[in-house]
Amino acid sequence: MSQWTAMQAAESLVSLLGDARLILVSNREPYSHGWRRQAPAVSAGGAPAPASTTGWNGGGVRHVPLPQVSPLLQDNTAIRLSRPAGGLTSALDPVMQACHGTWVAWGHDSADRQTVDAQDHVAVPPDDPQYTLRRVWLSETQVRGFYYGFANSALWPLCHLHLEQAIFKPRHWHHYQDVNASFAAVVAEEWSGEPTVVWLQDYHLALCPAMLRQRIPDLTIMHFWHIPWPPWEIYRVCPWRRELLEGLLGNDLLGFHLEQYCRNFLECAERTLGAQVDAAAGMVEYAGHVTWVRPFPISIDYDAWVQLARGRRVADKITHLRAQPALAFPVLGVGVDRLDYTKGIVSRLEAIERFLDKYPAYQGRLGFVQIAVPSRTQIEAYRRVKEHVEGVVARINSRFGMAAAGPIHYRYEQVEPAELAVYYRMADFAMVTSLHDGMNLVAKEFIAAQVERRGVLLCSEFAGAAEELGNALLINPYDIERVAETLRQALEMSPEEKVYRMACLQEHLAEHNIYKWLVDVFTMLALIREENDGTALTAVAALGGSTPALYSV
Ligand code: GDG
Repeated sequence: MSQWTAMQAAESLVSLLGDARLILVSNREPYSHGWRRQAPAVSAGGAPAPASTTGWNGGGVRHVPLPQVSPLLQDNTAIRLSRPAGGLTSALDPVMQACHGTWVAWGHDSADRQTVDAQDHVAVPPDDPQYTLRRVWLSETQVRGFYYGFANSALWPLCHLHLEQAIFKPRHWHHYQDVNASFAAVVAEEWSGEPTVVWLQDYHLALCPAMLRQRIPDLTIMHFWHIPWPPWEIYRVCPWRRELLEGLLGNDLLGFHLEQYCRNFLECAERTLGAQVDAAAGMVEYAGHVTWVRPFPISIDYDAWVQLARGRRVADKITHLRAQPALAFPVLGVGVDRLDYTKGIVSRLEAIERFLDKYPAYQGRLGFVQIAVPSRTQIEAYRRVKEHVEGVVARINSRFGMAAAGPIHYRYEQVEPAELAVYYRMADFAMVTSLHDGMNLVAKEFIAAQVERRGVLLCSEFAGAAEELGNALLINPYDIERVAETLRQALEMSPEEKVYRMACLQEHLAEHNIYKWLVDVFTMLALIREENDGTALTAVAALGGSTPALYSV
C-alpha cells in the first residue's frame, strides 16, 4: 500500500505540469486579511500575543494559530492574517507553494484591499512567499446576487435535489454571469502567454471555463465540482440549463466525486444540448471541443487528522469532557455539520428520539453532541432549518432530560479542528445522515480520528462517501425506524467487530488520502494534454503503476 504525502504530491504535480504554469481559481481565498481589534495581551516588545482566527469557506473552516500578526496597525486595530481553509484549501496550499503558481479568489475580508499591491497581488504565505494570490473584488450587490443568490439559492438546492428550496431569479442569474465574467477577465490578465493550466473549483464558477476558452483558446482548463450533479429530470427545471452546460463544456477535464454524477452530467449534456456523448469513454464533444468527465472521490489529509487525534493531552481532554455533567453519558455519539438542510440533521435527531422511545434502558445513558456550524445565515431556508433543528433538540431534551442534562448537547458555533478531533476520538458512534451530499468529509475525519477503534460510523447511503465506506453501517435517513434499529446494532456490536470494521475503513483512507486525489486529477490532466497537443509528459509514465488510460472509465 503506497501513501502519498504532501511533499510527494507537490513534487509529482510539478513534474506532471511540465512546462505549464498553474492558475487556480476559487470563490474563497487561501489567505485573508481582516481588521481586528487588538488583543489586550501585548508583549513587552509591543507584539500582540499569538492569536487564532476563524473563517468559514463553505466547505470547511480551519482555525490556525498565527505565529505573527501583520505589523500594520491603526489605532487599536491591527490587520490579522486568517486562513479560512477547509480541507481543500489546506491541501492545495502546499501544492501552490511547490508550483509557485497564481491563486485567483474573491477578496472578501475587511483588510484585503489594504494588503494588495497595485495589481491586486499579495505574495503568500506572507512570512515566506512562494506564490501569488490575486484578489477579485465583488460589490455587496454582486455578493447577494451571485453568492447568496444564484450559487446558494438556485444551484445548491438544484444539485442536491431540493427543488422546493430553489429560487431562480433573473437578477441573481445576471450577477452570476457578471461575476463569472470578472473572474475570467482576471485570469486572462494573469495569463502571461506561456502554456498554462487553469484549475477552477466548484459551482460558483460554472460559466468561467467557456468564457476563458473564448478569450484564450490554448489554455488547458479543468474544473472540480464539489457537489452532486443532478439527474436530467431535475436539472431540466433550471431556466439557464443550456448556459450552465455550455459554460462547463469549455473545460478539458471536469471532475466529480462519483461516477453517478458524471453519468448525470453526460446525460444532461446530451439531452439539453444535443452534445455528442460517449458515456463509456467519459467524453463529450460540443461545439468542436472535447471535455473529459471523470470521477475523483475527494478525501482528507488522513495523517494530519490522526496526528490531531493522537495529539498531546487529547486523552486528558477526553477524560475531562466526559466528566462534565452535559457529557457524562456512558454512551456518547457525535454529529458535525454546517447547519444546512442537505445534512439531514432533523432526521438524525428524530432517529435518536425514536431509539430512546423504543429502548428506554438507554434513557439517561445515551448522549449526543451535535456541532452545527453557522452557514449562509442570510438565506431564509437556512434560518428555517436552524429553527427546526433547535425545536427538535428542545423537544428531545424536555422528553428525555434527566437531572443533569438532556441527551442532546447542541453547539451552534464553529469549533477548531483540534477540538473536533477530540470529539471524534471520544465518540462511541458518529452519525452522517445527509439527504444528498457530494462526498462528506466528516465521515472520513471521524474514521481517521478513531485511535482506539471503539466507535461505529453510521453513514447515509446518500453521501458520496458511502461508496467507499462499505464497513460503516449504511443508513437511509428517510427511514427513521430503520436508522433507530441500526443505532441499536451499532451499540450492541462486539468490540472485535468494531475494531475490524474501523481498521478496514482506516486502511482504505490511509491510502486514498487527499494527496492521492490530487495526483490522480493531475495525472489525468497530463494524459489529456498529451492527447491534445502531443506534449509528451514522460512524468505520467514515471509515476508507474496505476496510470489511468484516457479511454477507460
Ligand atoms: C462540500 C460538499 C464535499 C465542520 N464543522 C466545523 C468544521 N467543519 C469542517 C469539517 C469538514 C468540513 O467542515 C465539512 O465537510 P463536508 O464534506 O460536510 O463539506 P461541505 O461544506 O458540505 O462541502 C461535500 C466537500 O465540499 C468537499 O468536496 O465533501 O459533499 O457539500 O472538513 O471538519 N471545521 C471547523 N469547525 C467546525 O465547527 N474548524
